[in-house]
Amino acid sequence: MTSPIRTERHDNVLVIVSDNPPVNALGQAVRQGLADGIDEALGDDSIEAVVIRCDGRTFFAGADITEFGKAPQGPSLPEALDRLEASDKPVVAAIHGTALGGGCEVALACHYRVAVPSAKIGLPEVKLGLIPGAAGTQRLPRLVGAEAALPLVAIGDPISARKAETIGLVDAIVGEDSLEADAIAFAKSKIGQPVPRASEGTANQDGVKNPDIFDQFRAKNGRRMRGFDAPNAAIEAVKAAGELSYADGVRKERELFTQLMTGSQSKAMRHYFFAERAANKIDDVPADTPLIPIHKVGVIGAGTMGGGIAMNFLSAGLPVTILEMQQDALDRGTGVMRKNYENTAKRGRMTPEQVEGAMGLLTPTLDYGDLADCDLVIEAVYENMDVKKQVFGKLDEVVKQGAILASNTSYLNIDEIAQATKRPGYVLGLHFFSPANVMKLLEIVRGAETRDDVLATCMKLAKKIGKVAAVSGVCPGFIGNRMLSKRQEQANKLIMEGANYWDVDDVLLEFGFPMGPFQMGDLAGIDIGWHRDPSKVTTVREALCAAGRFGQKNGKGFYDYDEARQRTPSDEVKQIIADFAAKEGNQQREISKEEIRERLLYPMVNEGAQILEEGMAQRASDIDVVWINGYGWPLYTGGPMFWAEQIGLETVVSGLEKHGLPVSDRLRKNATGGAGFD
Ligand code: T1G
Repeated sequence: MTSPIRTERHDNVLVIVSDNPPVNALGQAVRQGLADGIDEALGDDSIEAVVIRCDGRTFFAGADITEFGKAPQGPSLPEALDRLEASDKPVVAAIHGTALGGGCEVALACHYRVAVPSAKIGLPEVKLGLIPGAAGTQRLPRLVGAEAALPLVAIGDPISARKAETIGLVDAIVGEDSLEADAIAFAKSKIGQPVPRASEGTANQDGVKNPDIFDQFRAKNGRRMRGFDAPNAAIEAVKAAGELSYADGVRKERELFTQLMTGSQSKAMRHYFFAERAANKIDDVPADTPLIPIHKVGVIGAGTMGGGIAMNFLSAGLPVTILEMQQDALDRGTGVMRKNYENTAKRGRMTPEQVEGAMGLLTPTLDYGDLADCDLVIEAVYENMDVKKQVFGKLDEVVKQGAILASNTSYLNIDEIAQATKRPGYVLGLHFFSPANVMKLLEIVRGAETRDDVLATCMKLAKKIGKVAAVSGVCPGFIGNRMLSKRQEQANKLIMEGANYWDVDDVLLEFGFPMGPFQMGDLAGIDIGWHRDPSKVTTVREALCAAGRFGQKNGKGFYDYDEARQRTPSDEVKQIIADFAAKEGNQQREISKEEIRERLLYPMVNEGAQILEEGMAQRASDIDVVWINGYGWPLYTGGPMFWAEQIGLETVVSGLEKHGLPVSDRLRKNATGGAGFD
């Protein structure tokens, strides 16, 4: 098999080129080729400088994740990079695309780094539950300083080439279309000069002079790091770069890396990495299905959902025509959209010009006729089947043939809606999650007659607007809400049977969810949809409303809130629930957090198995993608179905039986013999 690495002579410069699509991952053959190329360069006196670059769309995008968990094969990346850095001939990394993880570490082992303006550079290992494992945590701080290194290593977001140049990670920005030539010229200019080695740098002393930066970083990023092991290990490794010799620092990094690699969190997060990509694939739709061009989008409804949905397309540079029934509703909706963009700009994540650019693509209207030339129209009107059918009937008349008509419904039957049109093949569900311009999940609901090109187009469009999409079949609640209803059902039963409502919330918080159902109720407002008649009490929520407990908005709901919105469990609420339970004839008892956790989570897994059985989800990992991106299931456990497989499906089955809860045939079958779901 030919090596994915070749070398090319340009006078006295050797260019080592990797051609390993799709992302030049540093698999065994690439590492071997790299090592051989370095040997060739070092062994030939006529070679006075070296350039390392990649063919295709990107510089090395990291180690080959598919190799993880398998027996390591030499040569190791750290060894190859140490030999590279030890060279006395200048070695230049020529960066385009995304130099990530091991790719960034290759660049760090080079003596110089040049990049095209569009390149991005980063160490995203923490997103896989790891830290860099080829001395990135030791070379980077020595090159750019501990403070600049911390976000790169512990958060894992890439930075632009220009930002990289600012912090000293990149030495020069070169022409977008002349990377190789410019890199060769740069290398030639360094011949005869002492080579700078990142491992010998001293910029990391900033962390020694100001050791507070590490705790300050933890304090600033505590929320997003909560529950994850890797970010703290990353901070420790960067700190070690200032305290230990390079060799000892590398040993420390290796020790931390190995702990994480063999831990459950990295296994879960690597599962998720591939799950998210697998969700893009629709098993029975050919990958080369021709797509429907989408140049103009229509959104019906400028409320919270409609406005949020529209923003996704505007931010991706797609013109949107947004329709309301009344001018004041239209003005209010577009005003909220502008305000959202301006708040994003205030946080420095958009420029004022980008705000105007996005809003400039928006066409508000009261006239359905203005939707006629849209290629896709998404309705986000009142969740009522008759209303939806009316809207779709109107759209069918007005919007050009061949355009896609989508509903944002969160549970109504897409097939029934499609039948209200003469183009059922062009109808599907695009279920966004509130706030639609923030939440990453998009459930693409496939109707019985939805065409392949319509599905494939919406899947591609999802990626363009920055969503993570999964295909769902038509069933009440699709994938996410259908499983959520099982958890909610148990949560309500548990507090009727005597469980403390704050224990229910705390069990989910401790598991890693952002909040529990009763906290969520207080945040959203207990009184949403309340009939406002305090004498009519048929549910706990109506009892709370009758007691003037509306949620955070008036300082008391399930919890009492102080000025800082810190929550305290309320004896009054505990009594209201107990009285209500008594009225319903429920015997209350102490209920352990263990029982609460099993009764909240296991029925979700059981419902997920049923969803698979009915073909409402293509694969178990799609269900993981839905729950991680739409409901805050903790990423470091891999999602409900992966998590269940890790604790053992037979454990889930016996837990459900212990609590007298239903066990689907599919779950029982998959639990037998440890087969797993897929
Ligand atoms: N290894 C193996 N396959 C990879 C891969 C990788 N590192 N990165 C991408 N792929 C596959 C991916 O599964 C998909 O396959 C195809 O490439 C296109 O990817 C030693 C230990 C580079 C920004 O974490 O962030 O280095 O589905 O759909 O949207 O310290 O891929 O087509 O069969 O995502 O254009 C660190 C992970 C590894 C980068 C491109 N590196 N990759 O995004 O395409 S750990 C990463 C990405 C490490 C060192 C440590 C993105 C991308 P398929 P894609 P994209």
